[in-house]
Amino acid sequence: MRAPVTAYLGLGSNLGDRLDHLRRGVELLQSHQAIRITRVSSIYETAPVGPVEQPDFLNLVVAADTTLSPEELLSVAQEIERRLHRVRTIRWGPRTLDIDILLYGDRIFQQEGLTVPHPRMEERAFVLIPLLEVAGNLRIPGSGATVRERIEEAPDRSGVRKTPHRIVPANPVVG
Ligand code: GSY
Repeated sequence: MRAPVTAYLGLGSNLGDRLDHLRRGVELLQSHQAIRITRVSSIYETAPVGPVEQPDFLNLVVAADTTLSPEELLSVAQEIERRLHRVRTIRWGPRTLDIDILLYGDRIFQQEGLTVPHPRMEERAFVLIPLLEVAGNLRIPGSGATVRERIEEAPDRSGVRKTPHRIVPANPVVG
């Protein structure tokens, strides 16, 4: 069996019961036998970034130890999106649940349908701010910058507001 790798996943919802979609997404990820969620960030309410006018999102980031390959992890994430009734109507448009693979250990790769590190994560405060909570101030593979340095430059910083909601993982790392 493959040695576990720590991956970071970004979850977002801006349709329907957003908090419940995030809860179900985290639950379904952690119910997979090859995924152990070790940390879940606070939940942030975030102004939409991108070309489509749409409602505010709730976003969070999880740290997950996994023995799945990146492709297998992507396929699990997409299956969970489908179970949460995600329908891809407009590109960049509203969605019940979006799960992005942000980082997969320190790996850097690009293939059909999957680029890691996530190609837009470095300019998105709605990803970087929750990532800082669960990953600390790590250096983003291939970038030369730390998460904190990128947050300082992110244009959407002022649109990211911490909410009082939390999702507690089943097997948290203490400390
Ligand atoms: O890339 C994820 C989907 N997405 C989001 C998001 O999750 N949060 C915010 N604030 N804006 C977004 N624009 C897109 S597309």
